[in-house]
Amino acid sequence: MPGTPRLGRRAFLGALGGGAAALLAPQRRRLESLLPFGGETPSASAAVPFRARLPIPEELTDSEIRIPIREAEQQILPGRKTKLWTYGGSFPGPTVRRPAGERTEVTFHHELPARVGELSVHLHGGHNRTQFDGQPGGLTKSQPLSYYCHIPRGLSPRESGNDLLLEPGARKTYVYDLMEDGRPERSAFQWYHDHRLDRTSPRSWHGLAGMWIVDDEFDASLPLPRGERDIPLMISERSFDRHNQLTNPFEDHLRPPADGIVGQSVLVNGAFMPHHHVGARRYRLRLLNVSPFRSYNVHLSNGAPMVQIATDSGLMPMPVRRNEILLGPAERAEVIVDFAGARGETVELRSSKLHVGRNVTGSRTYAGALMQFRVGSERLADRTRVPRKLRALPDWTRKAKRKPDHRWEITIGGLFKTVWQINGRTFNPAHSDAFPRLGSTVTWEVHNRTNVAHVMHLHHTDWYLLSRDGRRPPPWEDCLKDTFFVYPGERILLAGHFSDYAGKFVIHCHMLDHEDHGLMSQFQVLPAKA
Ligand SMILES: [Cu+2]
Repeated sequence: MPGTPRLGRRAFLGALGGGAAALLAPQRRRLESLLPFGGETPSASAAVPFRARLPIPEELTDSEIRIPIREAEQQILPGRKTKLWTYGGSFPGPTVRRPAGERTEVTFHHELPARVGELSVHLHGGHNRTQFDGQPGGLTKSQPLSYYCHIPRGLSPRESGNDLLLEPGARKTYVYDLMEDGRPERSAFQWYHDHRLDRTSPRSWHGLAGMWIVDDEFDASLPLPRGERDIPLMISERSFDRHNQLTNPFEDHLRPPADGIVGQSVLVNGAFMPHHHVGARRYRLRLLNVSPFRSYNVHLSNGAPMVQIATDSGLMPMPVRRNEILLGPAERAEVIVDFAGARGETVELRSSKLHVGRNVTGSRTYAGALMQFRVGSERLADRTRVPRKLRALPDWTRKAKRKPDHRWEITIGGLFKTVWQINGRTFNPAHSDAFPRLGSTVTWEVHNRTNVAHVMHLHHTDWYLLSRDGRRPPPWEDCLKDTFFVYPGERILLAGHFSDYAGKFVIHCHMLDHEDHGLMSQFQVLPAKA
């Protein structure tokens, strides 16, 4: 293996953010206090930004896939390895990459210690049967009570969804058709993670996340960068103790509305602030925020634009040039970045504090570097380009009504302890709040009546944002998505089209502490009218 390149002084100062200019003759203590992980333990502070190479997770491309869910140790910081819960032995887990329309069976084997309890795997962004959608489930022997959710006793395994959970030691095969409404699904950048009642946030924190890419012929026909120039980037952050182990912030029982857990050290594809060598030409970067709570406002340090071509739900109708991109938990953005203007230089992917004229509490963004690209000095030919038109919206988006069929109202409630609620209640697996029919296109309103932002995710299908507080969304939101910021006091209107699968599906906040503390409800898709 080639030796790790020495970090240039310029790159190092770049990692420090705004205060770098004042640090030309830095004192050690002052320097450390300005590092992005200033509150960290000695071992985490010893980690040098941009030293690690960016790991690219292994791609699994077969129609039948086995993924053991097990403990593993991974070198994240210098010194001791970090113990994680993983899909397939690494964080991120393997990237599943499959052609749209081709059935894919993934057998997950629960090999974590029994004390972890039941698991439930959700393919985020997928269009799947209720039994393979990662239902949260209800109370079990290993989880006999829920601190935040009011769950009736004595529910049958079917009513609670417990019959769909993955028990310790057991295997479950999830079947993904990668079809929607009689056609292959649209190409998209998705991910899989655990979705168990009350425990989604700690499981994410411990490392249960992997990426999933659906390819299709239309996407492949476009003159976009591919192969090693198509890079998935899973962004998150964690905190470590002095032995390089993950801290356990969940013991503090932070209650709504102060229940957002953030880490101090940024990880990209599971590596601490890594670097990646690129040629001086165009790349497709697939950005995904898997932080349990934190948002990122992503930009490039050299001020170069990012041309966004895709959202959570795949290609947009047309590309949108962007200087910064806000990514809430679970949101994705695919961008084309041209490194030709930065030959022989380094370019950082950074996140900045967001300056918007409204209360974004709950979505406070990370400020600092995420990773570094080291651009080769050679001039390179580049036959790729970004077409003016990408993928048109489906017809149902044009037919959607502007008057909501159903309202989802987010509030804070609870008598003796505060909880998040939707339509006046916390999550109850036996309760559904809306009953759309197969074949119908619905318009739903989500109204945030709290004073913090939420990031709402709806399962089953892709959604089209009609308006924010009555106003047309910006071009990067005027497309299909599955996860949406809803700011304090705001009402958003969403349209969705239900095909293929009847049954129960969840709607919830993807700030995972909020989800675990009640902010989740269900809709039940009914068969089409005879
Ligand atoms: Cu929330």
